[in-house]
Amino acid sequence: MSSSVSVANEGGVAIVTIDNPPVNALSFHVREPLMQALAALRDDASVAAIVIACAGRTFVAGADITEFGKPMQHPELRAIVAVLEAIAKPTVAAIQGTALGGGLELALGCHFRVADQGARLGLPEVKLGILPGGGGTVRLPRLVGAAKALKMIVSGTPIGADEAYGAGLVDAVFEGDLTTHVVNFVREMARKGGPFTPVRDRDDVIKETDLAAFDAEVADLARKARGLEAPVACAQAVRNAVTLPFDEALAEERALFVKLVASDQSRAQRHLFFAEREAAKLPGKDVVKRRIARVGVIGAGTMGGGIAMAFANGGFPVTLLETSQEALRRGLATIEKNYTVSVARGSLSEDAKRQRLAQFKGTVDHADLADCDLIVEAAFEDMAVKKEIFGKLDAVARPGAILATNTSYLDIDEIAASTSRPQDVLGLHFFSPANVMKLLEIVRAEKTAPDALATVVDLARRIGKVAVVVGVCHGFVGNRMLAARGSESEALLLEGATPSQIDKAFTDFGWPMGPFQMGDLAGLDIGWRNRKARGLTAVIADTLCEQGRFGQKTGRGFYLYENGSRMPVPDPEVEALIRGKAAEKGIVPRTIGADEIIERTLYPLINEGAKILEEGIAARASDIDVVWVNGYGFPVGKGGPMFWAGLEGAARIVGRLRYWHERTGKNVFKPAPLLERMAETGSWQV
Ligand code: 3H9
Repeated sequence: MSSSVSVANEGGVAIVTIDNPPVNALSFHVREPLMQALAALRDDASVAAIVIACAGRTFVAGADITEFGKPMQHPELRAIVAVLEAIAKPTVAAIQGTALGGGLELALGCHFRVADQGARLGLPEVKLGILPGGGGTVRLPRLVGAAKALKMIVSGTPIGADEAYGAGLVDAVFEGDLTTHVVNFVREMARKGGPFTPVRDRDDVIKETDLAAFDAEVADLARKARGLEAPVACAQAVRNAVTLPFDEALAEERALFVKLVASDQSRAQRHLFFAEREAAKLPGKDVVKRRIARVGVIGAGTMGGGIAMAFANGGFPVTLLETSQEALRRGLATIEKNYTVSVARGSLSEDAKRQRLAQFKGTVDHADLADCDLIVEAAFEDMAVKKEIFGKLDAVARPGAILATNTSYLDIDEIAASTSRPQDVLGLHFFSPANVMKLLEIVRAEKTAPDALATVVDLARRIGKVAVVVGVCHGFVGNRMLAARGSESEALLLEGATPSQIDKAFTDFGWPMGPFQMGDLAGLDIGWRNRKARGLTAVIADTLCEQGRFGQKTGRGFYLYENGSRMPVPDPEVEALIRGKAAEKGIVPRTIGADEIIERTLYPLINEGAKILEEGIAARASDIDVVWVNGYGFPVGKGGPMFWAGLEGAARIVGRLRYWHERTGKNVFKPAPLLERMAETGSWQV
């Protein structure tokens, strides 16, 4: 047997063990010996039952994603499942860790699935822009019903062992030594003597499907897919499982899989899968990390409260510091309210809420931060305020504690210089709401020590964040590029576009919302304050703010929000204001198309990304993609701005930037040298 697949015979029960670290993916070097092993065991009279198990921490986590886009090497998963499914003796999958994608599909080829209590099972292919291509869409509905299968396959979210048991996906759940339990289980099944019905022949559950209700659900999903093809294909495949004979539905699934796997959307999503994992890698891997047991957070406002919740949710006790008892009380009350909302929504139990709240210790005394191993400052965005706080922290924090600022823009080297320990200072730029948003920009300052950096990268993962290490500059990666994107939005308004036209061009592109909806949501006053501090202006947005129109929170911004609704309604007053300002500047409005809107906003964004790479502020183009997809809603199906630049054609982007540069003379359009090189070489290599 190969080293990837081994077989042991335990008194007539064959245990087939897949051993392909780190996640037992079904690579070619697993599939080939697995197929041979199954065919041999099928015909081996000394074997009464077969267990499929995995070495290491997890069951098979899916097909080997690195093989996608390359010529398929046989045997493919479907053929293996077909052989497995045709075996007459009882077969069982022993699931620990995660059974995902092709891993679950392999398990669905068995008569039985037995899971460890902590196991998770799912078909996450949709997140890679594909659908389960090993029979998952036709077999899963036969066990859990079409509605549940639809939900699992379209969301891609795995379920726990108990839920899987309740749904009929697994036949038994055990705690303790899984192999012993599984062997006993399958022996018992063999003793009973069957009949052992393959999943493909179990259609009682899908016969019950209410197709009208199913189709209503699918229509809703298609609307929410925002141009992504995979969720729609997933839904179609599950429907086929209900309406077509098994083999026809299987063939349709294959056809959809082949189409999707070759699509740009899937390439983009696979790029993001690896990009997120790459972003968490630092040079000098073996650095010893610092111990983090307690976290301090300074500021209990929206940002500080969210950050504190993010750590508490990750299991860390948090000391929350405010300037007054009143502010502290308000902050803690908001945190409690947020958890109460989660309980009401069913995403948190009362018990978990109590445990999380018990993690918080409030204080107004800096000295109480002395036992914290990491202190995150989330105070007002003002250099003088930050320096004063870091001076105080320097006095009270224990030696070796990591001191982090949540600044979105300010110079962290300058903040670090206000302490006697710049090696312990770095930036942790959370995105609001910090307990929800996945992105964390970790800002490495000039003197940040490698072990401090490695510690927070690891910590970010432990609290469920996607971390990207960036360098110091105004706005770091995300906000700096956002400024480049935003610089033309106002010009487009003055030249004749309306806020809703621009926002629509964005949502048609796949963004969840456009720049004006986003500004209204975040609060226009934030950008206004920031501009004022830097001596900058934006005539339309500034005027709106002067009129007290700060966006959703005041019921009026670029749009109207009537009676507390979050639905933006175009406001003729704003359109009149824009036309008035344009007239003052002597601009004659013209019709502006969606292509121009995208070119003038997204090409400068990419251009800025190229400058960021060239300056070493981001280490990899893919890091920038991770920032934009996880922090700003760049459409996943386009893979992030730098990946999309490759799809769009860097040469085209350079050409159009030159065109706009010649017409307007604006610096944002001047192609960055790295972008020009990318147009020639096809690589973002600096
Ligand atoms: C599929 O199955 C299609 C079928 O329907 C049809 C076939 C015909 N392949 O995430 P981690 C690597 S599609 C190759 O940091 P964790 C990963 O890149 C697949 N490599 O660990 C990383 O490498 P490195 C459906 C993979 O403990 C290392 O393993 N399945 C694969 O945080 C560790 O990964 C999925 O989409 C793979 N399938 O999380 C599941 N998976 O160390 C994808 C991982 O060099 N995987 N790697 O950076 C996951 O969700 C997580 O990896 C998992 C473990 C939860 C399993």
